[in-house]
Amino acid sequence: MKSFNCLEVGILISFLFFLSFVDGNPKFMSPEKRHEFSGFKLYQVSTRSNEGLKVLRDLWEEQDSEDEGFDFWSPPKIDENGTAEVMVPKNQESDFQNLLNSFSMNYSVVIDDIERLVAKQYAGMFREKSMSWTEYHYPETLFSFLTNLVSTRNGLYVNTSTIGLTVERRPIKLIKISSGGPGKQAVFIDGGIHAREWISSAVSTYIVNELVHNSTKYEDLLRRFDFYIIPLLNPDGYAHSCNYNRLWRKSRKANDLFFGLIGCRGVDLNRNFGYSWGGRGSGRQPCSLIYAGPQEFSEPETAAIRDFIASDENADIDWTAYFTLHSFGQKWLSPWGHTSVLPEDYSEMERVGRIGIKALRAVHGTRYSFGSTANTLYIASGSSMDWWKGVVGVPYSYTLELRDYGLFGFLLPAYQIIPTAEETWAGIQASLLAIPEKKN
Ligand code: 0X9
Ligand code: ZN
Repeated sequence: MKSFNCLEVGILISFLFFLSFVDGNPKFMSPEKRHEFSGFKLYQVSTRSNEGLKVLRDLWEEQDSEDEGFDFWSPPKIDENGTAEVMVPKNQESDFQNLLNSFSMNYSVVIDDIERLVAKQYAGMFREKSMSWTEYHYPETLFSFLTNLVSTRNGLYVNTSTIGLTVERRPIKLIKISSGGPGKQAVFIDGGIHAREWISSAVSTYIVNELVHNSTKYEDLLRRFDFYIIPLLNPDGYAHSCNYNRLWRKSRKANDLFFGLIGCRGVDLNRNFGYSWGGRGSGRQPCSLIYAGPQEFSEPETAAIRDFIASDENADIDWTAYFTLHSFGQKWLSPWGHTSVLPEDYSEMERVGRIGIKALRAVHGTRYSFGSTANTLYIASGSSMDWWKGVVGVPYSYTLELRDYGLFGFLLPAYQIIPTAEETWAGIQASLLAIPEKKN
């Protein structure tokens, strides 16, 4: 083997040092700084022309999770004239407007100062806080809330377990809530797959809290169903969103050389599941915002779920419904995501989903739309919803895109946590109760 002399080693180290600065972020030297969004705006764009739609789609596919380009908070949607919400940095605003004008697209500014909203959210958070639903919390607060859960009455079984560890060694916590006895149908709910969608974890912990601390209200539900809930599936990404970059989406795995000192971080966990993995609507490059990972279930977060479901101990669980909570857009979505062909039992999923939407709306008047993901939103392969339907075989598999409709987007103010949680939980309960009872 070739041995290196001092000069060569020196050159190599300098080269690595240089590379670490390439994206303007001196990763070797200083601790990471909080990402500021001064001058960033959120635009809502729509177009009626196919040409315009293609331009938006191309832009969406090109975006990079770590550069300062346009960030599609929500991609061009099929059923709404390609409506998309796009975050635009100040120095690219005039280029962006020129582009929209040259294709006669409609646009308006929805948030004119992203930094102000981000700063406001951070200002409402405190390190040593106990759990509440009037503000968002750091991951440590969610973990201690989940770890300290205890059953509040006889005949209610509450069990918190850690089903895996992330790359940064955070726990993936799963809570099982059951009123005991055999023959129950099982419901799985997760939140926080995408780091910046904080509301999804807040709603998940609200549901856990309701089932544990107000269980007498849910006797009918608990008589039929056991609940398995993971409120925070991507804690590394969430921690990064809390501490450094509020708008981070993916996990935090170092994809490239030298433990992530060079290259892009993170996998889109909602493209990493093993059903039609790597297909349309998922990225092959590590810098992509929708990077599917090097292979299916390559990530500890997704593998933990796969292994939990596949373990002998859980082989007899009768998985009946799966809800994955995301934001935003107020959509109740069903399979498939990877193809616009509808599953055979689509109409039954739609019936149950629409009952959920109606109950949800009855609480605070919030309107949701229903549809298969590929036909209403866009094609997305390797998602958890498709895997639960296609591999686990759960009859009712849904993605809920929670509030709002694009006014605050991911930066949904904390005062909306409780109303969002109340209505979502009402919708989920109603849909579960609309599922035909199992005949024993
Ligand atoms: O793109 C996604 O993963 C979801 N939208 S989000 O804005 N929350 O990122 C949509 C997922 C629904 N699609 C599938 N499950 N296939
Ligand atoms: Zn999401």
